[in-house]
Amino acid sequence: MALTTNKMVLDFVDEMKELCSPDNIVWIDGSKEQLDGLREQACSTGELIKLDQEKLPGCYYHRSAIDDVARVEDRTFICCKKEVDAGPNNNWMDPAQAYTMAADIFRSSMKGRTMYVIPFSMGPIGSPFAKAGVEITDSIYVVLSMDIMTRIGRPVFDMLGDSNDFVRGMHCKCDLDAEKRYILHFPEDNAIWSMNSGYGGNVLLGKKCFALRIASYQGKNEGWLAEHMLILGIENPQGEVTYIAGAFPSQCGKTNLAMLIPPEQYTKKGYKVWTVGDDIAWLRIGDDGRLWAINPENGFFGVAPGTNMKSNPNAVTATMRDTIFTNVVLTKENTVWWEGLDKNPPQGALDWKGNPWDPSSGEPGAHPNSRFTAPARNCPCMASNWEDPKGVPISAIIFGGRRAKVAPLVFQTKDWQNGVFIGSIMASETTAAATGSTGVLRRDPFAMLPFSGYNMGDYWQHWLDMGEKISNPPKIFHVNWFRLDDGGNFIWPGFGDNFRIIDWIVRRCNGEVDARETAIGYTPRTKDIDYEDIDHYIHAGRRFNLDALRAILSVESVYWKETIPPIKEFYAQFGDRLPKILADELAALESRMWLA
Ligand code: GTP
Ligand code: SPV
Ligand code: MN
Repeated sequence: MALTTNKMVLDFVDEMKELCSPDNIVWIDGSKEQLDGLREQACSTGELIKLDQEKLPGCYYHRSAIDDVARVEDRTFICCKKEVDAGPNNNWMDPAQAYTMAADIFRSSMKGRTMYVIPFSMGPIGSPFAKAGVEITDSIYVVLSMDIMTRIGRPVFDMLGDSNDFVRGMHCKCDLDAEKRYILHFPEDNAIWSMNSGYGGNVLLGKKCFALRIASYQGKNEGWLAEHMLILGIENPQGEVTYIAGAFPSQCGKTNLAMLIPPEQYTKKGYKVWTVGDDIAWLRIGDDGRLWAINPENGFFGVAPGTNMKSNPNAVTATMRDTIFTNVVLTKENTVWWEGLDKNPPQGALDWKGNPWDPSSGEPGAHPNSRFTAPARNCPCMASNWEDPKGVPISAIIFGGRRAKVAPLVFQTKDWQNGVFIGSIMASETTAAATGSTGVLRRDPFAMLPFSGYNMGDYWQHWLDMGEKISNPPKIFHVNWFRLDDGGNFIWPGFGDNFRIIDWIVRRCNGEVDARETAIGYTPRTKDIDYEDIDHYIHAGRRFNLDALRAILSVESVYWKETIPPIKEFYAQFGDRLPKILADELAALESRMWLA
């Protein structure tokens, strides 16, 4: 039975039914009975494996196909009328050609299968930020994951009423044929078509496809921002909370920063950190002239490897119930393990491919992009107001990436315009979150290179325009937790110790601390960073000390000068879509470098 009388939704479902020829259609109402039934069915076919329900109540295990374990950026397309509107940052396909090609792949693809229709909301239902979507899929894994990652079911159709303002998401696993794998976005039609994949970021269409690629395009037209950002709140001993949003590329530390636990000297004084979101932020200008943010998601699709009770206890706790684990190690006790969980890899376990795994083989047991899908409500440090329909006011924006060299631990940009410039020249070493080689430095402006649904030049202009309209803008910072010493070790301890830098950022926002002016912006004076109690992080035989702090705060103009020509080349790709202001900012940076 259809769950709605919305004619546009019914037409969409009919059209897809005609195309894919499923045996039957199931509308997802979001009820526990319905979802329990689907869990049972998925276990009977092996799509899910039920984990030890005493140790991990409500938890399930899933494996994706071995060649289908990450986002496929080279097969992801923006299909808008004019190629230039997709920009050099996107693959482009003509919409008519894309629909025709995809329809051929979708045709009869659901024969013998069930078509699930999932109404979902990005953002708390009833929030002025919230937007509806309908995802059609043939995958129970997708239905159950969407239940964790978004708000699904009947209330979404109540919110939508008879409006046409919803994203039409169409997904089919088809044959999981990597040669016919396409993630197609039609921003001008509010539509996403995804085929031949079963991996999270390619198929949970609310996440990167809608909440970033489609929403960034909507935000440009409607005057708001959809960003690849975590949101966290820092509570001081007086109980005042400052909110920060942070854009880091995939696998560069958003989830960890969003859930961090401050070092003991701060918690003793009464500092606390609260999570609002760990991956995506939608930001709008409030009546008070500040920028307000919501987390449009309802759960975490987090990186498993490296997550442990020391690095991120809040994430570990969040995964203890009602979680789906994908591509991790399955132990013979029906629990899960991954590299970095603890120092005791299980014997007699199965690796992420389902083969018997010998921990001494040198092969990792979990895929480097293995993930947990956990409900946000499970996370002990969720902010009490994380679902506030009006969002939270943002005092600072942080950009960051994985940079072995060049980028210092932290610096503050001069103002919004200079901050947009710094966001536009961000670079980071690639990770396992997307297929392709890892560890290669690439430009990833605003951590949005794979996620902006339109020309990045226009995106930068949109940020500059937003700056004109925000009377009380957040201050903009850049951080780098990943600087290496000559031996290839991280110099900075990272994780909870990042709070020492967050604290400096908050004090800068409140005008409580001075800074050193450099050619790239303001950096901390070493006396303003508390590092002396860092006693747990020993590398190269030494405790973290003043020399190490000086080294990672340094702005080495030799290296910075070398970065200018590649930035010019990068900018040149955008032709006349590059805002002139950014070219001027680059020229100004270059001349400051030569003076430095
Ligand atoms: P996506 O979900 O792909 O967007 O990733 P993310 O940005 O949320 O990154 P996440 O927090 O999951 O961290 C990715 C990897 O970086 C994990 O293996 C972490 O253990 C590691 N990591 C996170 N923060 C730090 C840090 O401060 N220092 C170091 N050295 N590693 C970190
Ligand atoms: C990322 O790659 O940035 C993720 C995971 O958060 S995915 O949903 O696959 O995009
Ligand atoms: Mn992400």
